[in-house]
Amino acid sequence: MGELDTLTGSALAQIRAAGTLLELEEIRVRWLGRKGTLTEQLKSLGALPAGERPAAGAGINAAKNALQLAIEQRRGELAHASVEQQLSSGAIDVTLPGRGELQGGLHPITATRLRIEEIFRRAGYEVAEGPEIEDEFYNFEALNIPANHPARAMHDTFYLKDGRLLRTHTSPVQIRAMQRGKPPLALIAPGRVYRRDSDVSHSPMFHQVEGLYVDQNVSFANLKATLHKFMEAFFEQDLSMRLRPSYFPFTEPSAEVDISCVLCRGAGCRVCKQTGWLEIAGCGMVHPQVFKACGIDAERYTGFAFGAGIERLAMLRYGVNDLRLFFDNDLRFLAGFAGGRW
Ligand code: 2NM
Repeated sequence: MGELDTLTGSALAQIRAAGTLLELEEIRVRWLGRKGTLTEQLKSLGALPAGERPAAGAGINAAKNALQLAIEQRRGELAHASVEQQLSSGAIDVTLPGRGELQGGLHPITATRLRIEEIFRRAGYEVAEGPEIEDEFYNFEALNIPANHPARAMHDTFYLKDGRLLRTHTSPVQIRAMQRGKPPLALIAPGRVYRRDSDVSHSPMFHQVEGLYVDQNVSFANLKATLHKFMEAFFEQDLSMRLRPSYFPFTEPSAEVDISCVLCRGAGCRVCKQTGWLEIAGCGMVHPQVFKACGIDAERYTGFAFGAGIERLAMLRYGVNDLRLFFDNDLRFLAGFAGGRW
């Protein structure tokens, strides 16, 4: 018993002197581990006369408990001291603001497309999609643009080796919709289009939205009203709109769509080149040849169609003056749209 007291006293002294958690663990193993001093003591109980074993066993167990308690206490002290030390050494300044999370956001072109889709959905239009690789029939023939028609050169088409091509507009989507379904048809076709054209104001890939409405008695007046209401909804302001005669192979009559400048409200500024007007879309009444190619009875039905560039709409809405910013993916530009309202 005297020997056990001595051992316990020595162990307690070591525990209290432990300077680190690692050191404390070594001490625990030395005394209480499987081959530790106290464990060996318990094993040697068998050598004692039976009458002495209970008292000796109880003594050893009490010593074990005392050491365990002391180790837990010292562990707490050391852990606390370690935190205190880190705090006081300035390793952690708990008063600093957090780094925060970078807020992601939609690309402005995506945001603009979704905004356009929402406006037309509200007016009862469906949103249709189609492949970006097309063939000559869907991209040209069905749109009344035969081979050798100057409009093919106008479109600066990217061709694949097998004769297919990258669509130069989203009209093929509308051709398929007319082939598939019977009027009434009301749909828009937003998406990527490709033209061999690249300078400060032209990108070889850009985004277009085209619209189509086919039914009995669809008129040019319906076209003008639809576009006017769309422009006012998109730019969230009253504006004037005018149509200038133009030419597209797939519409007759055809027109260019101008709106009064959304920046200077028609007074004249750099963006509208002092004219007060912005050219914003093209449109017209679907050509009977196009109906014919799609199997729609041109005697019974009429329809209007239009097309606009999504980048141009986005630039005017967000006040972006350089088309290339949409394609650089520079976060300093894109972050300006994060979390924003479309
Ligand atoms: C435009 C201008 C005018 C157009 C025509 C068609 C279709 F497939 F119905 F014939 N879709 N889009 C169209 C008409 C596109 O973009 C400037």
